[in-house]
Amino acid sequence: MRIFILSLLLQFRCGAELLSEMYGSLQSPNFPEPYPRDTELNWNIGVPDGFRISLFFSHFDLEPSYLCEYDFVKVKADGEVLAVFCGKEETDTEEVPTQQVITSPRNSLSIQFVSDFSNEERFSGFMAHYSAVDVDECSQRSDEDQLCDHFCHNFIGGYYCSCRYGYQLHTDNHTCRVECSGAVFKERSGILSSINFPSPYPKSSDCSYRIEVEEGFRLRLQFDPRFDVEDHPDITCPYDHVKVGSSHSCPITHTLRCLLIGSVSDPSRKQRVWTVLWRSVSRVHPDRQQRRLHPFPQR
Ligand SMILES: *[C@@H]1O[C@H](CO)[C@@H](O)[C@H](O)[C@H]1NC(C)=O
Ligand SMILES: [Ca+2]
Ligand SMILES: [Ca+2]
Repeated sequence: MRIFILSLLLQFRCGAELLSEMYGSLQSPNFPEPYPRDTELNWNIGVPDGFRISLFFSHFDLEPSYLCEYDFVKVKADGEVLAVFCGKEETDTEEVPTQQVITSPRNSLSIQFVSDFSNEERFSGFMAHYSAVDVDECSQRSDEDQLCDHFCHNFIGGYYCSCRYGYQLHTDNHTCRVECSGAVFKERSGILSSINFPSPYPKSSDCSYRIEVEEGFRLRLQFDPRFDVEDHPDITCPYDHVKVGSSHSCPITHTLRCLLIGSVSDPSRKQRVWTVLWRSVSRVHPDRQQRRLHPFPQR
């Protein structure tokens, strides 16, 4: 008998049982017969990423003790104790699982069963069931902390993001980007605004537009005074900016009649708007034409 108990003891003290199915059950040794004394059993439940584990005790009857110091079941996840149970009925100092469902914060959960050196009576132990439940990644998030730029779609075991019409999903699978480069404007005059104007321009965009007017003219740009692009009190344009200049895409001989407008926004959500008007101005009478150039309402 002694040897039997010793071997039982060794067996029970040795490591933890791994449970990696999507559902399963665990029980105290000899269940539904009384569990042996001096026993420790451990189970580690692991399910795939994108799932949590929900655990339910369908039967629970352990030796009661103050603060569960004799026999107990301890439920842990990520190194934190989620619950300690003992006895058969709830008291001021001891908990029993009764009808509550324990849900793991992530995709693993460990359960420890310990019985001490004696059992005052016969206690039938416990029976527990677990199942993997999907994490709804799309809910439970504030607007500031969105997982997906535009739309989030939950599915069992994961989620994916998609974008509004006209946008493409970035290779990071979460950000939505607009295709906004390569446009060339050759009209004598026109208005160019930030994307989505008058709504704020999208984050993480990098646009470039080329404006080129006829020979004998030069380009004149005028930004709407309501120009509003994320700035910084000390540093010049560290985040978003609009840049005007000539570039290699403008032929070198066209410096005055070809300009490149680049607009860059960073990944933060502080987008605003800008608008620019361009005119082709005769090189012969530039001043006369400039006086007519008051297209925007003054502040
Ligand atoms: C984006 O999703 C594709 C297909 O769903 C996947 O192959 C790729 O690894 C993902 N990229 C990132 C950065 O997660
Ligand atoms: Ca005991
Ligand atoms: Ca999911």
